[in-house]
Amino acid sequence: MSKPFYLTTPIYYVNDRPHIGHTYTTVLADAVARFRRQMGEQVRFLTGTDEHGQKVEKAAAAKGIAPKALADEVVANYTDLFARMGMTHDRFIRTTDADHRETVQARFKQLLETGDIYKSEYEGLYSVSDEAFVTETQAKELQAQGLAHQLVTLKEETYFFRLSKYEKPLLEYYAAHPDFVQPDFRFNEVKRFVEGGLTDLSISRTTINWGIPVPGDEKHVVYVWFDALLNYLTGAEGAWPADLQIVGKDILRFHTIYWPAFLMAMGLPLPKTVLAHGWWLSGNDKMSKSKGNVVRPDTLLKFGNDAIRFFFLRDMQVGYDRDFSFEGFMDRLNADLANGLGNLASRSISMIQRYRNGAVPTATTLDASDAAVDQAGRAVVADFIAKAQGHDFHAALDGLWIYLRSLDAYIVQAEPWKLAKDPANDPKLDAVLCNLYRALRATAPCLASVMPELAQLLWENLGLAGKAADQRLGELAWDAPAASPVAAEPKPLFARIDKDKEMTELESAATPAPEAAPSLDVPAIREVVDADTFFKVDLRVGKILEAERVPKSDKLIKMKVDIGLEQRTIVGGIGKAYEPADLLQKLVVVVANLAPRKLMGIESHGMLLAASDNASKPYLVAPPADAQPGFLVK
Ligand code: ME8
Repeated sequence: MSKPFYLTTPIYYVNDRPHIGHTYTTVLADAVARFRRQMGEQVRFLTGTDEHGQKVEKAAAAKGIAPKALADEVVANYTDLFARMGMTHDRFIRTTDADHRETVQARFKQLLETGDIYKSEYEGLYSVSDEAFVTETQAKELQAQGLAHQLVTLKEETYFFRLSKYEKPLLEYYAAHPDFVQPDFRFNEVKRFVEGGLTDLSISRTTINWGIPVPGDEKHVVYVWFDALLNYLTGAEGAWPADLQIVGKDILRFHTIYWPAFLMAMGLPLPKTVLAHGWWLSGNDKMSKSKGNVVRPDTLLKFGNDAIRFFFLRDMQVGYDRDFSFEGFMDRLNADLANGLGNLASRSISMIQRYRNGAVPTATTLDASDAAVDQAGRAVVADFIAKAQGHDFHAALDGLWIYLRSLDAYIVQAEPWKLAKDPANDPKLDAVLCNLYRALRATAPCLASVMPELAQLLWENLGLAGKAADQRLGELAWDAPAASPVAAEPKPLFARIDKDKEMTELESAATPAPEAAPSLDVPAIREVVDADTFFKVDLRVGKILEAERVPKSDKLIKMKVDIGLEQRTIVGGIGKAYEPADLLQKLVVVVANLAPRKLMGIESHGMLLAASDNASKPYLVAPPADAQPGFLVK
């Protein structure tokens, strides 16, 4: 049996929840996987998570848990999402999986033996956030972006991979394999970079614990990229070399320089194609938590998996960046799915119902406009297949939708409702209805890799049995007679989104909820005073030496308080909250320069600070135990 078509996504870091960017890559890969299966190919599809490294180690330490425990927690964000979205990967690999550890250690050993890995010392600037040593130019860039705090100087014993040795072999390989990196302009970037010269690559760390230990030298762990890239071998399970590795442009170099060099050193074949897509931007900017512009798939899921998949694949031209907006998202779905295809399908099916009682007629004669639709339909399927084979769903869908829109025009021009009035027009009406049916019947299987649920619904609305996804794309019989009548009660394909309503909801969700009203019954903040006024108040640490209740008062307690410089008599209204005995030796804060005041005949020389709301008891403010009477509080 021939090797399956093997495709991979990057493995995602577990330091964050997935955003639409991560979701996009896996959706694209999933569409390719489904498409290939539909073409009759065996497919192996791998996705997963990258779990080692300093960031995870630090985040776990901050939470006071083990790194693996953190990874286990966060990985669910990915596995749950992908399950909810019905992704069809064959394995979800985690770099903490036991078989992966074995792969990494075995390959490390192999290259140590061949001399492609050697031990030496490295000193340089290291970016903590990128988990990589950086060049001076990169360091300057980070500094210019105000990210200098992410740079540290590291000097450590390290294992190097002899990357410099592969400079020439890589360039030769690139020259001989024009499809190795797509799109072309990205390939050029890679070539230019390698032509600029390659230096050996540090691939181990002694400063990190959370990683796969270097076999035989366990104070080192394997640096994340050597670890991470090898996941594609671990997960191949007989399917190596990969046919398609999909990555974002951010990690292009790792996949087109380091990775092929590692593979050459290991004596393994290189992936056929590395496809680098651009970024989803938000507000025309890179998504980042600190900018608060991250779009999560959860926000879009209520519109359905198919909606997200369609939007991603239709709107993003692979290779380029694209700005995400909710408005654009909803406009696209309304225009193409609710109006475009949805409307076309429901109109066509209901006309077949109305004029032919559900039985699909076969065209007997085609006039020029019918023949044009017929020919374009046959061509559009072939075109869709060719473009999807080149992973260009954007273009494939574009072509299909141009065709679908032309069918609207065809209906308007043919006016079937007029044709139906006179039996003399039957051949023309048959041709129109037949053409519409065939076009939709070919559309459903084309869409099965993009919108599996919607495609199936369309298939069933056409009265067809089985699965749209099981129809071999290359073997669709355009003019096969309809096996059965169209569905008597077709289901709507896509419900129109009420954009205004959604935008209002979204805006109110985006506006932070008003602060929960304080449950405390406390007065509002008092009027502003300047610092000078505040500093006029003399606050001192005091210690209560004596305390007794004031006769005939359940509230007042008379105390003798040591304030360092002198002892004071102070009367406080704290008798409901404290027993005099409990106050002895307590440290308190005294307002020491308050004008004396008589309470129940006793002169009070100061006041104790207490916290309270309007309803409950006062809580005496207590300085720490090692503060001394007389300390000024300021
Ligand atoms: O880089 N638009 O993991 P990661 C589109 N663990 N795609 C985006 C995107 C955006 N705005 N942001 C991220 C890593 N992506 C490494 C990879 S592979 C051996 C190791 C996608 O969690 C895109 O595919 O940062 C990018 O390459 C990937 O997420 C990076 O995910």
